[in-house]
Amino acid sequence: MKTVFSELHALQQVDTEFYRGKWVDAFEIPRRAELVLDAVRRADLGPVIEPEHFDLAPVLAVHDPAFVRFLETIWDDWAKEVGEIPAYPNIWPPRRTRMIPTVRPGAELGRYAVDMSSPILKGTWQAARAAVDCALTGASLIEAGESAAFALCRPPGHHAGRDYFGGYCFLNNAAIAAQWFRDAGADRVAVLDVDYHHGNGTQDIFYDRGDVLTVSIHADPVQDYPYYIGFADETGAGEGLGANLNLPLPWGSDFVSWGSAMDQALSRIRAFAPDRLVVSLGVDAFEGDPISRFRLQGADFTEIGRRIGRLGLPTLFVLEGGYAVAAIGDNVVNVLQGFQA
Ligand code: Q9C
Ligand code: ZN
Repeated sequence: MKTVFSELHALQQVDTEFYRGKWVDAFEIPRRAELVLDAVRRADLGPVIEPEHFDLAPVLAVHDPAFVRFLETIWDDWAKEVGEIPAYPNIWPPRRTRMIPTVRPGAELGRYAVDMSSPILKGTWQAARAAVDCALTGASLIEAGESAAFALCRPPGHHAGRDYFGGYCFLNNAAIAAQWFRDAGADRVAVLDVDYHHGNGTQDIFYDRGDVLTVSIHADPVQDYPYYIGFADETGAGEGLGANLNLPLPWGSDFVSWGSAMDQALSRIRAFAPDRLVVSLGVDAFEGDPISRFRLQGADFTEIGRRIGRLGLPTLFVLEGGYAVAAIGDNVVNVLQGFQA
């Protein structure tokens, strides 16, 4: 299968991240994408291609226009007022406040950011747009008849909601691709999120829709990020009732429990009978991941790919998390090779 990759990902780059009251070495680093690319090349998975550039219409099909405008302009506003340093919020609107625009970039940052893990930099917008281009180019390969494609996206996307960003994510690459499939004529699209963290942004975007099934296997939100959301009783709303499936698992889960959650996920996807599948491919469920607490082994990722392959669906893989840099390449390639086996 083809891999779609853009060097522009490296524009999103910070040295440190605020974690447990301290500035520590950043986890979401450009080296992640470089190591995945190296592993794809070493494994001879197929050609690596540059993305085509897409206009904003597919982004605006899932994200709020004021939020998109904010992402596009916030760096310049911040740099003018504060200087060319990473833009972090230090204030957030409480519940029951209104959406009244301010003239201060710091206040606008807090309006749209859900945490401090995703600073806005000079190149954030460009990097996030390039990641979307990778996802959409992968989707268009499938539309042109390929059975699968790998969008090597960075920054990741599944924590970005209709009008918020966080968790290292700015634009929801997987959701934008899923909507693009719908607009290209697919009647039903499923998104399977295997990242350790709940795909809260993707759930948020499609929660009241019956045409896009969202399924996520993740750490119990009482124990881990994104907290507050991702519980099993969130099953969708309105027309989307029954089209969201959350499978939270406790810290320490290994492939015995993860694999049986996956079987539930797969039978729901089969029953939905989608025309296209988008996989939010995070590999942070790996035992060695520095910010996660599941215990999947390298070979388990091959089995994940195999089971996804048995669905027999045109499948777009979109890279999400995974922070054990020494193993990220092998873990991702294992999924893709398992899929092809
Ligand atoms: N620094 C993804 O995997 N911070 N995002 C957790 C450790 C947020 C993870 C604390 C984790 C977000 C795409
Ligand atoms: Zn994650």
